[in-house]
Amino acid sequence: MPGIYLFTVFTVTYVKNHHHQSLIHMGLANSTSIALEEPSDKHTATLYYFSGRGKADQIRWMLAATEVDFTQKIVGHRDHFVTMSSRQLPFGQLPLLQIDSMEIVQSQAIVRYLAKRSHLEGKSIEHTTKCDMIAEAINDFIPLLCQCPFRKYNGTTLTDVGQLNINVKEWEAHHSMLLDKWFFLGNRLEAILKTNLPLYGKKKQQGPSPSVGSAVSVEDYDMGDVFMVGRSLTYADILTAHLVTWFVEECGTEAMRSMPLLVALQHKVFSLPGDSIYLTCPSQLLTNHPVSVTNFL
Ligand SMILES: N[C@@H](CCC(=O)N[C@@H](CS)C(=O)NCC(=O)O)C(=O)O
Repeated sequence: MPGIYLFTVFTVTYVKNHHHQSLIHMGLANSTSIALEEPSDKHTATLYYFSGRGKADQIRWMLAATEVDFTQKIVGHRDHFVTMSSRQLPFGQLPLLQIDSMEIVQSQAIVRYLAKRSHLEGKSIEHTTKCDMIAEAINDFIPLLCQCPFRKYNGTTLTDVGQLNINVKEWEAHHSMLLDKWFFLGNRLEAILKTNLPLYGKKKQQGPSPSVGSAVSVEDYDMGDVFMVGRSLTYADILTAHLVTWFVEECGTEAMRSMPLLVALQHKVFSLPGDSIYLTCPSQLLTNHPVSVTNFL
């Protein structure tokens, strides 16, 4: 079990790389003696991952939304990964982010670091905890999305009807489970926004405040002020918008019809300056363009 071996030897090491730049590197004990993957000297951050969305996609969105200039290095071959793993991946896994003279692994540690770096972790300990709760709920769902490419019809020729049928059935089963789970999670996330609407949303027109328990009309409020946690943008908003986008790409927009507040939030995050640039740049995204679902508003 390589993970156990790595754990026994990992230590906090200060490594001088070839550019004589100090890297705070939580790596392997003997890593000072061998060449490591070095961060780009042209960009603030360098992200290493396989060619795909997977565990790196939230990080890409966090980098973009917080306007960090970053580049990506794709680990495309097993040999490359194995070499990296033995040299500078403390737990033998990607993603790895090099930023601020640090090497950070574990996707959620990276996401939270980027949140803190841009003061998006919540304005109080209570808000930070709420953000973390939402992030964890989202992360329970992400593996289902990660599995989609492997569950889909994967290029089997049409003459291979038996295999095609297996693939179609497998995808249909996965898709149906995904929808079920989405209706649960999506509705819970929508409910959080709905709760925040009368608390933080500015009323567009003067009128009597809704009494407790009465139905809230989305059209009466300015969604510009409504967020998942508190009354300003947090990383919970970015992860939620990312989740909605990825879900819609896999399953279509139909399931979003009953979740207008989530759609509005996705649009809001989509429009952040960093995201606007990132999301229109295919070489950054490495996957299809995300779909905006704002036309359902
Ligand atoms: N808890 C880790 C999990 C990372 C992970 O599972 N990485 C996979 C790719 S998605 C990996 O590097 N697998 C290679 C291997 O384990 O050999 C995180 O969130 O970063």
